[in-house]
Amino acid sequence: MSDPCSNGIPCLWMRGGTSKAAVFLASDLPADPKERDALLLGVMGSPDARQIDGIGGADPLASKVAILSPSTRPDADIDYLFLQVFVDQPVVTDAQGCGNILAATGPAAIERGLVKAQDAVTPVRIHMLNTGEVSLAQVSTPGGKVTYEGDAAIDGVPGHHAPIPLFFQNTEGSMCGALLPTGNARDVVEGFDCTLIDNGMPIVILRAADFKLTGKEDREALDADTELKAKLEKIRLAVGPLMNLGDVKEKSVPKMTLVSPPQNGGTISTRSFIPHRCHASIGVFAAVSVATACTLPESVAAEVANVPEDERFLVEHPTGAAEVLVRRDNHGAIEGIGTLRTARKLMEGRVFPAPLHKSN
Ligand code: NQM
Repeated sequence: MSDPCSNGIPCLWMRGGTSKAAVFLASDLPADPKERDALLLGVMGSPDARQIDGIGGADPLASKVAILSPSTRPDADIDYLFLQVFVDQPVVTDAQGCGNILAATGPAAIERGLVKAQDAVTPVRIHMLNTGEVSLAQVSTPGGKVTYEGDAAIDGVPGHHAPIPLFFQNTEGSMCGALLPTGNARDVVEGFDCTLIDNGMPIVILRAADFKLTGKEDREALDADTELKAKLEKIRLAVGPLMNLGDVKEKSVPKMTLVSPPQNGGTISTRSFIPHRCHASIGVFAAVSVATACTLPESVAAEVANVPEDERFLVEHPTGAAEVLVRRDNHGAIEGIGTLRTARKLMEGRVFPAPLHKSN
């Protein structure tokens, strides 16, 4: 591979849902994960709170990477590896997926020639390497070309864009081995009632009221609350082994979610920590996991939720609400989940990583 620092690496900079990521083809990156991760730190400009020497947005939601390759499974079109590049630590982790960036991978796969576009809509089956499941994205491709223009709107993103419906199956226990890794819908950790759940994303659900919060606080106020964050981190480190995630000190899971009664006619209100900063909205799989918890009567979420009669859950967050579908069969077992996202290509070109990180 030619020197990426002087010659650059082909890269798409994309918004997926309410996040942003650098999207690469696996064939353009080093095969060795250590070498690759060092390079990606240099791409984003990490570790540095401002990421001033890289393209990262100085926010975990804009310090993400998607790596695409032809699928290794017959039931999928592409493989998608998600990597979270920590902003202020030299850490790159594959220990979580990302449903927001997932929305960008379908159009990116078509743009980069991994999937041939059909007329009108192109279904793209995406094998999510982080968790092993396959999801289905429907990408708008009028006349056989990706379009990002359309009428769909999602909270947390200004304007209207082409809709990208996403469907998933078998997401229960994606990283923890079971929907409820402790076997309980409610546990007590460090003196706090909590629900430890994984329906696509390991999360810890706690009552906002137990932290003397209303649940209406904005992202900035919560991010400034160092006492709250220290308490949440203590609980997070304690639940890692209980959720079969081991030592989570350098992992971006589990996410910590404070819940309270819905404030705007939705199902439940959330403030999600990912895990050290408050999310501007909520992750896709985190929202799915919260919605699933709402259906378990013993859970901390069910206590404050207004559970819908149909399968459409509105998970409120600091900038609106995320709608997720949780479909159950006649016996109550989860059949599939879904959501609607949008995405947009922001920049296409070559990215030049900082050489500093080559030897990290
Ligand atoms: O939960 C942020 C995001 C995410 C993840 C995070 C996500 C998901 O909003 O599926 O989308 O939890 O780190 O991009």
